Amino acid sequence: MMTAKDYMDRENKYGAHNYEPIPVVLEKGEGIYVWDVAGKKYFDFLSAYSAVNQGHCHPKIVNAMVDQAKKLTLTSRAFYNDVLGEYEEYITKYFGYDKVLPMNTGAEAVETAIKLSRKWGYQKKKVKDNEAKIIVCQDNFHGRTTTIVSISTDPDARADYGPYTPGFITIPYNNIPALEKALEDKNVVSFLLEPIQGEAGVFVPDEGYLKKASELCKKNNVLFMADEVQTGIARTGKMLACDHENVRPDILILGKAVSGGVFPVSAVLSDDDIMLCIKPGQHGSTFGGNPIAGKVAMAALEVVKDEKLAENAERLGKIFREEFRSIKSDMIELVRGKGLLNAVVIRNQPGKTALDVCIAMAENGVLAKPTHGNIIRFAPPLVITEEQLREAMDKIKEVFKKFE
Ligand code: IF1
Repeated sequence: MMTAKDYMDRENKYGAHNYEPIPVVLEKGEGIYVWDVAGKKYFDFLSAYSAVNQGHCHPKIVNAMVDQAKKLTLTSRAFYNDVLGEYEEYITKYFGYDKVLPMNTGAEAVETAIKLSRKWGYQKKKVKDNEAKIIVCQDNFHGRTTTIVSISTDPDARADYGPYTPGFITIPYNNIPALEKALEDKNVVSFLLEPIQGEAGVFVPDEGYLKKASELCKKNNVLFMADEVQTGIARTGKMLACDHENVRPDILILGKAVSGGVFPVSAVLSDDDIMLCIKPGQHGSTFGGNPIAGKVAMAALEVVKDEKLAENAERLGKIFREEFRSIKSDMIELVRGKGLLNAVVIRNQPGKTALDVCIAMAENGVLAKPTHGNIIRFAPPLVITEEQLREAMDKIKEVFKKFE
């Protein structure tokens, strides 16, 4: 029989070393729980970076996938299929846009939004050929493609991948004067941002920032593009993080939990005056809009409404932050977040780092991952109940007590 170590050694031997996982080997998931190869059960407080909002292996979503997989998996977009239109109608009505452009991964959807806003800039805003600019924020995370790492300010994500794609202006996040100044450039076609910065450590901007930023974009004839790949689909206590400020992005970027983490499904939504700037042959993807993705996404989005996941995230998020803030530990510098997207900043000391905490939590049955050395993200599946949350909190508290 293979031990956990055997599994880890094999990944290390045959797989590229582009990740450094927490040393647990998982083999099964259900709802908010995952089990390792020795049968040990854990609370999953990462949810595959907020992809598994609906919980692991949600039967309704898995059944949608299995049923469709037995019937028709992929046609490419060279032909019509009988699911895509149904899905397109469903998701556009769900989010209130004229059109959707279906892709697979979050990075692809971001790339699509970048391309779409440039097309719009040349065709509608009449920016001179090759002069279009896009405003982005410091400490952003939008994915791993060459253009997207070009706009990253994180050396790990970016270094040695040049030459970098030009045409971007980087400004500080949560800074309206900087945005106003950048918008003076008449070649700016769009502003791309995360409504809450995930990778930056769940950095929540000041109240009113999104509203003001979107108004400034409108005033300057610049498209406001929200990357809700991580914040969307009920994670922050509303269907979209932008909903907290009643902001409607001109271009909405979704991924991850659109499929409940069952299948790679991403989407770009906008109205006709923008989306129809892309004509046949000008963009696409072999797998984008495949019938499995369509069925899976419809089921996953239905679960979010049926099970009131946004309301649950809003309510339990408050309890989570309250409970965490009540922990008496000099290791905890601060707790921040919205809904069930939260982060705890650790005062790193030797033997008491965020990684040490995560490893001790894993031993105690709670999985989370450190970021930037001193931040731990806590993002359980949104199907978690109050009782389960309190049980997990007790386990987390035990860990902090152990470090005293
Ligand atoms: C990795 C972080 C999370 C995203 C936003 C687009 C994408 C992501 C706002 C791209 C992806 C991931 C990918 C994962 C780690 C991760 C992450 F730590 F980097 F920030 F979730 F917290 N926009 N986020 O957060 O989506 O192409 O991956 O489907 O290791 O790259 P993708």
